[in-house]
Amino acid sequence: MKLSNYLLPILKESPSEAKIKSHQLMLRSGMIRQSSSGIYSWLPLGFKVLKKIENIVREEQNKAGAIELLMPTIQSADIWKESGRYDDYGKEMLRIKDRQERDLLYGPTNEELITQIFKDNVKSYKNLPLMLYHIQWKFRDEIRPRFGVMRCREFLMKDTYSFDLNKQNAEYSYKKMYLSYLKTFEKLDLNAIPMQADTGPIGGDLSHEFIILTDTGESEVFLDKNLLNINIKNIDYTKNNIDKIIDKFSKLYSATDEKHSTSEFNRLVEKKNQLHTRGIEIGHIFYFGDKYSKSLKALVNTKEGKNINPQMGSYGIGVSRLPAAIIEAKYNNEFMKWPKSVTPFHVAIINLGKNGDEVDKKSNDIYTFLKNNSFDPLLDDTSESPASKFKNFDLIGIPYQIIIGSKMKKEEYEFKELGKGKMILSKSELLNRLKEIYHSDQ
Ligand code: P5A
Repeated sequence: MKLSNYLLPILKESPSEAKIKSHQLMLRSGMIRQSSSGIYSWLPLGFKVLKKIENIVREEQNKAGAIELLMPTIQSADIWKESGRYDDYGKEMLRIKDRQERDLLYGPTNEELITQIFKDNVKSYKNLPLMLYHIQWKFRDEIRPRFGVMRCREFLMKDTYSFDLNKQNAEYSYKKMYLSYLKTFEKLDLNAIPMQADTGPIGGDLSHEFIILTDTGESEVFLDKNLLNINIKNIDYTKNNIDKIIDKFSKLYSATDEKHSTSEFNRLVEKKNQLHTRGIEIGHIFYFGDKYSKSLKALVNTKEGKNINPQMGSYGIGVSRLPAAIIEAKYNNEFMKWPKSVTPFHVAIINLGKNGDEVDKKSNDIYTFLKNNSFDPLLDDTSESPASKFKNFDLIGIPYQIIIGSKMKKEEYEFKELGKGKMILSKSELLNRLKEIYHSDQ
């Protein structure tokens, strides 16, 4: 992409309404714009990051055996009346009437609708276990939308629902999702800690939140520092491996303030390993047995010919919260550096020449060369000053830069990784370096 053809409305100043770094940066770098309170448009740069995150989430769901479908954003109130949550959900639910005066709502979550789909389409134990997911916009009329896309009213969620014949199988589905979350967040370069949690309006008796540690997080958390060093690389979804790794996490203390007990914390965790900080909830998983299958009368026929309500769980990731969460975790000394898995462009080409001169030609040439080799560069071909170009690219956070100035020899390129040193490379070395960065271990 050439910057002169792109929409990247960079703001020089931080908008006063933005209180935390991620909100400021997402506005300043032209990733998002507020359209009304707690409702945002995703401009091209933000949209690219969002889509990359969405795909990483999708890939790991597929690996864990979940199957993608798509449910609508607008739901009929009838199924919510059946489950009893139409009244329970209160003012957070956006209620709508259609022209026939029928009650509709903008879905805040999908337990009811997926149970209805299951009820209408699955009859036999032979179809179980089943895990279904979608990635769809939700609406919650939050009392205090704040921090940009971190706590907003319309947001993108990945929500998975599991159906099993009995509690034991349902527990395995729960654990598969638990592991898939650890793997997903690791791919996003985030160290997410699972913590036992309250179940709130979703219900049930087992629940974990996945929390990344940042000073700006909304949750207060207490944990054993050893949780930060558990290695989940190369763990596959076999039951034995999942049990082992979850056991490692469960043995160490972690709790949000809702579940925290100071005496337990002191009893179980040595002083030097105690960590009391704040965090952002990026995922939340629930096991709630037959809460919805019973109220909505979803049944499966067992091998023995009995009709039973399947055991269910639901599993959410705040997809549109993640760009902000990644910024909070990665933002450092006034510049942003996207993890390579979600960077909006692979590399920035900073052209310091003037329209039509040798430097400009060299910049265009390397741009075409990289595109022909399947990379996605952003070429700054604008007439801004070098100082302002450098400033803007620190803000945007593309992790690698090729700087093309007049001092370099014709076949030499200055290559820089943000926050690290520069090196001089030939064209073929440059290509190999990018291949190493983007094609290894992925
Ligand atoms: C699990 C999937 C649920 O809704 N039902 C389907 C369950 N869980 S949850 O914890 O309420 O939400 C899941 C994740 O969505 C993100 N999230 C939000 N993101 C931005 N703005 C909001 N207002 C918002 N509310 C929830 C969180 O990441 C949460 O973990």
